[in-house]
Amino acid sequence: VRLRPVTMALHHDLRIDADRLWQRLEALGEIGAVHGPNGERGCARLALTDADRDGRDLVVSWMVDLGMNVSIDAIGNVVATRAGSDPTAAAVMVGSHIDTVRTGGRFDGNLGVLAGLEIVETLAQHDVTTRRPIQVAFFTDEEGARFAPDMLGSLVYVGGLAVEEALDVTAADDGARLGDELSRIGYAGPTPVPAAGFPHAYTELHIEQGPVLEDDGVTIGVVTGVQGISWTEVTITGQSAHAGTTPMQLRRDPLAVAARAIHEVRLIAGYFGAPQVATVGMLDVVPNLVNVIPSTVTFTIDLRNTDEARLKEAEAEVFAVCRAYASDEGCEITMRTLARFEPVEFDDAMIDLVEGTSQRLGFTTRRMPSGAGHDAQMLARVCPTSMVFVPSVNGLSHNIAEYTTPADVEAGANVLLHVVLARAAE
Ligand code: HGY
Ligand code: MN
Ligand code: MN
Repeated sequence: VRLRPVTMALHHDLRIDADRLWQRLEALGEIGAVHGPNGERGCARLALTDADRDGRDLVVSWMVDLGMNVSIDAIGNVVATRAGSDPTAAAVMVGSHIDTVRTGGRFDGNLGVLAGLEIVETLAQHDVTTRRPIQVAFFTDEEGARFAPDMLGSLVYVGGLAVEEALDVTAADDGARLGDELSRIGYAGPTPVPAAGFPHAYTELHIEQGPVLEDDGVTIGVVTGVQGISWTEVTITGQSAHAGTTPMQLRRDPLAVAARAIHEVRLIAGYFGAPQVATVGMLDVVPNLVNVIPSTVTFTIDLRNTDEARLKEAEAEVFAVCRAYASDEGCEITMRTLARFEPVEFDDAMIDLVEGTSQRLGFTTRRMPSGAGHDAQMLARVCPTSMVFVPSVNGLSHNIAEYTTPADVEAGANVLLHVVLARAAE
């Protein structure tokens, strides 16, 4: 039975099919699935691995099944287009990413992409044709966990990083070259980057990945922007020697330097106070043996703040401490910037639209910045952009226990639907 065409006036009653969206989240979540001891079901689909390829293939097959025109660009971004009644009009885009960290969840990124497909299927099911085309995108390597920086694909898409430079990035885990991995998984696409034309508007549905919405008992986060991000790789080189024969005063121990510095990083974040955060997530010790004073230690420092000036101050203090401790110990130190993005403010009209749409649909809302980086912060460089957050249970993400309830998934996807309908009609 084909449902009668829905006139413009009735669009407000349109709702997504929550079960169909949940089924797609489950199906995509099975690719690279990681099962925890307490029933947690996470995902490991690091960028450009075989698991990422398999996830991409599944989502592209859904895009094709929905009759969308699928384009793959030179950095592997995938953009699927549903035609509008005016083919000359710039599209309204929704998107996110489907790569994950190694201990990722089934919602981070995936929700925004699959909610986009659900919107397209809902419109098709109800015979709704929008004036503007609608695009659903997933961007390459949003996580940056294997190939830094994060949001790499969307950064190239908007012209913030030359594709040649991006293709030469090497992987933190196995040293593989990004361009070689992209070709290996079959996603070195023909569409040029930066994109020839940019969207009329972009909105991203994403889990909050923190505790704010849950603590406030609020359903929809109206995201006002994204905090600044600073990733640095620190390498300290000392003198490897015998653990038993080398007197303490003769040592040049890089791990002793790293330990002092890492402790100080946390103290600095503490006295800067919220919203300053600091994380040392990666630590590599060579040769990492019980009876050998290490020769080299490498670790990463992730600093974030909504205020650029304070972020710069935090960087200056942290880097000065690292250098001072290395000098005290007679060790060499090098620092390499892996990612550096200033805070981003989203478009006021788009923020208002997300807030008004959410409230019209009967959801509680609060405005908030994003603690995590997102592709939206790159699209904000080229078109009016906003984000819709839904709560993360226990504030957990980048953890296989990541979870968002079906009701909140449905709420977020319906807000996204009506934000898209509003922009696609103008
Ligand atoms: O690091 C981030 O904030 C994002 O998950 N890439
Ligand atoms: Mn994400
Ligand atoms: Mn993430």
